[in-house]
Amino acid sequence: MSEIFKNIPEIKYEGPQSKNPLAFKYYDPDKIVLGKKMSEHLPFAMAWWHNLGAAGTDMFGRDTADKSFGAGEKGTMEHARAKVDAGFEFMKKLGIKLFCFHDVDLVPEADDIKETNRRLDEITDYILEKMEGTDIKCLWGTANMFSNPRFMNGAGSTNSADVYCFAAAQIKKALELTVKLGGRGYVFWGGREGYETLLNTDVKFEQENIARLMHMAVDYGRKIGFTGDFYIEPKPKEPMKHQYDFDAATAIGFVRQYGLDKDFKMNIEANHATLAGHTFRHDLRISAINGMLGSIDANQGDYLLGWDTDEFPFDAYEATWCMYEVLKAGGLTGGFNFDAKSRRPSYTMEDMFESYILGMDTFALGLLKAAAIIEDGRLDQFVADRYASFGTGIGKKIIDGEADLCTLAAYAEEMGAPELPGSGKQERLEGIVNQIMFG
Ligand code: XLS
Ligand code: NI
Ligand code: NI
Repeated sequence: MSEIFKNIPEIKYEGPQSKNPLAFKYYDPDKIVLGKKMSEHLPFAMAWWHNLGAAGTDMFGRDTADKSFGAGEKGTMEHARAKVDAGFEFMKKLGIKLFCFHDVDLVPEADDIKETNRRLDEITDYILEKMEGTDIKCLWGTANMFSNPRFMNGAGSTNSADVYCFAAAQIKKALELTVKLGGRGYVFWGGREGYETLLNTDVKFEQENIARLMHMAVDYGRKIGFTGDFYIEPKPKEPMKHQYDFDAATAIGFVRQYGLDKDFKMNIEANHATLAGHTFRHDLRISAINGMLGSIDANQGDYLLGWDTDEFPFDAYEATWCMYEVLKAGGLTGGFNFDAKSRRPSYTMEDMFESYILGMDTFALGLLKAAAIIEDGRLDQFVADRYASFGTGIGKKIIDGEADLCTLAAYAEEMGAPELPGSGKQERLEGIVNQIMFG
């Protein structure tokens, strides 16, 4: 196999002063941060679909990038193999150790699922071959149950029992492939699990059916030796008007209601959180406090646009808050998957690398700054002090469960009017953050 990215060297760390576009400025894999290597804090993953598949087509125009990788015609098994070659060369040159895939990212889908599955067996044999002797592994796998027209009304939430069975067949195969490739996780992104109008939709029935399918997936996965986490990737809308996995809080409620919470965690995508009207940090925190922060789809959206623009992470503040939440949660069991694509006019092979360099550097910077905020301690101390009234006296009694409404009411009558609860000091805290970011 010949080199595909001929003009691209191995990407090395050169430090913040470097002006070399093909070098890391902040991502220094062996650097120790809070007692752990940067590369251990940041298990980065390549998204097969964007990096090796998406070539710039949008609603108004066709591909701008050539992602045939020397295979001539796209949509052939030869092209599928060329994508594997390109993907491994790409990961090696960047020092990325993980990848994520949908079934149909790997091979062209045939009309007959038996033929698609045969192609999947063939390509995953080839991927396994390429993995041998490297430390590249699979982060997670998933089944694409949203692109094919048969899934227009959803997969688990479809009104058609036959389509539901087809979805089951795809999940079964995708789970087998995930196990074969040693994947850490299996993702459900419910792209079309939702509705366009309530006029034709039985929401309760659809949600119960999704849960049934997830239970079947868990049962089968455990039977074939899948020991990793199942993930729900919340997203409020797009392509559907309303999607059931609206945000982390909703998805956590769902897995608890249907008894799936022992097997499921969240895969939080930055751009999905913002589409739900939250910050990225909010959905990370909600997942973490519920013990369900599993993995991250690292990208960013555009506040002026109302859809999932899947941009490479550039916003150092956002990355800092993400890493702050991850550090506080004790790290991820999953990883940081760049569910992101270069902008349509960034169509060269060099751009593919520069996009990943940007994303990796942004998160490395975020890690450094989050660690500095934690080491500085002023923010954490402020928060701890803010709730100090629950550490003694009547406050402690409340926490210890030694008070009831009558005790509290009697205390309040005795006390008269309480003092104001104390300044939130938001501006002081923001100043501290800026001082750490730029000081
Ligand atoms: C789409 C999702 C998708 C999932 C995997 O918005 O982010 O790419 O990550 O199906
Ligand atoms: Ni995603
Ligand atoms: Ni997305």
